[in-house]
Amino acid sequence: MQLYNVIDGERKAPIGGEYIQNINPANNEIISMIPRSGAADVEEAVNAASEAFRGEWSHFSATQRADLLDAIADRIEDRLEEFALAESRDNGKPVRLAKIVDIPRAIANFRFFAGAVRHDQTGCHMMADALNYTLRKPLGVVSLITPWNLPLYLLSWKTAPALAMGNTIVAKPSEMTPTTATLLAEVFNEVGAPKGIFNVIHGLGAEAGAPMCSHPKVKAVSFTGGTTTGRIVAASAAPQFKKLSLELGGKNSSIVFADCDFEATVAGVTRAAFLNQGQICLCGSRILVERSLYTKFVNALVEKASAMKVGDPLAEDTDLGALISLEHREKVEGYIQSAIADGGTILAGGKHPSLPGAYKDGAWLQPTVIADIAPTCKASMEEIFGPVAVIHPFDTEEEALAIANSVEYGLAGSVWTSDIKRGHRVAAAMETGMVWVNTWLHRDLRVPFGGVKNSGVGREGGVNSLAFFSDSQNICVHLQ
Ligand code: TXE
Repeated sequence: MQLYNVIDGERKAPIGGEYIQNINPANNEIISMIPRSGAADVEEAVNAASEAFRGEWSHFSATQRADLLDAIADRIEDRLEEFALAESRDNGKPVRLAKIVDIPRAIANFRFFAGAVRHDQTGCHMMADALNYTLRKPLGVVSLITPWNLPLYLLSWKTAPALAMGNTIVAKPSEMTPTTATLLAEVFNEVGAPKGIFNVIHGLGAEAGAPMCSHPKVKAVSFTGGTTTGRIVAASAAPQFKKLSLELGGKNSSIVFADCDFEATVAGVTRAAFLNQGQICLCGSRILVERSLYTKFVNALVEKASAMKVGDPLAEDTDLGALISLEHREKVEGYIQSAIADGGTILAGGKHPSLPGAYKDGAWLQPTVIADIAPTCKASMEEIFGPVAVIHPFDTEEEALAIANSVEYGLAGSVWTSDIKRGHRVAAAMETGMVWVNTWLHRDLRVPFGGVKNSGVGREGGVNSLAFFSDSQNICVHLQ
């Protein structure tokens, strides 16, 4: 199968004629060849988006845009199985997870922003002699660059508000998970969306992503991915004063106090560590446990992690699928090795499970729990982005916070306690954009989503996304 770019609603081969392999990390089979696009392809896509911005789309009312988002959501829902299977094959994740999380959430994103723009309000500020009112205007062409861990989920999180506010889009999915973005472009055609409002460019970051950030006609760049890439994206977009939203990595702590609801906390902390093979920027990969509970908690966590079923992404009872690639697994295993070198003990996992037949050489890794390293060690400080959690004991609330806040990231964290006052206090003292108390990844799409420190710039979600994808214009009318 050969994938294609989608420009102005049409399937387009890359101008340079080159393709790259898209590999299923569970069995190393080539799923498809994808365009290795470059600046010339981006130029075409940006021009198409620019034309579309001035065309019939500019006359769509907010209600019409909302109706279009709802139609897209309905059509993805009709094709849910197909989308979920494509996501699982590209990424290696269990198809069950794609069916209950990735694709339903993408559908919810479109529906949510349809509702948000239908009910959007702008400001009105009265003076004794004048009336101020604020318009929200679309920006124009926006570039959306997304990673491989939650491909459609994250692309839809940007696409829906960008369209809700009347912009047009050039999107680049990760070269490792290109399929669902292409299916989404098909859906746009199926529901009769105006041509050119959603263009998809495939290819490598440095070749296809970079010109999407530097192109002078692109007014905003919304990027989710690694912190190192985020720096490059910022350096390219900032001199042209483009609006920039960066959702980057995380190294998030789950802080467990001895008074927690034990069973619920073990379940919640395990889920936070290993969901999606630990490849979510919000994953709680650093587990801090009050010393009096430490041994009991470690034993329960190890038992739960060891019982997780790693394997066939198509089987309904699989807990963990393959990692995104063999190269990525090597990087993740490098962290396990560094922890061992730092005196760490592997309490669970650490090995490749042996799987039969076609899955023999997939990018599998057992859920891994590491203890006995200092919180300052590399494995505890850097984002691993795999099914590897480190666990540390602490004696006081202050010590737990000092450990949690010692990383360069500031995305998220969780606090587990029955003392609600402590829950509020510790949450507020965490240097992160988001904290969950006695829960994790409990999402309300209205709330601000994003991080501080090296986890990014800006907030997505609800009115934050609507504000990002628009420019406010205040109009002051003299009344006397
Ligand atoms: O991400 P990249 P990678 C973290 C995680 C992972 C590391 C690297 O730690 O190990 O980042 O992953 C595009 N200009 N996260 O290499 O490179 C690229 O093609 C413009 C955290 O996959 O950041 C892809 O579409 N675009 C994260 C997107 O950027 C460029 C999720 C993300 O790729 C580009 C994924 C460039 N110069 C990884 N270079 C999270 N926060 O959820 C690459 N890209």
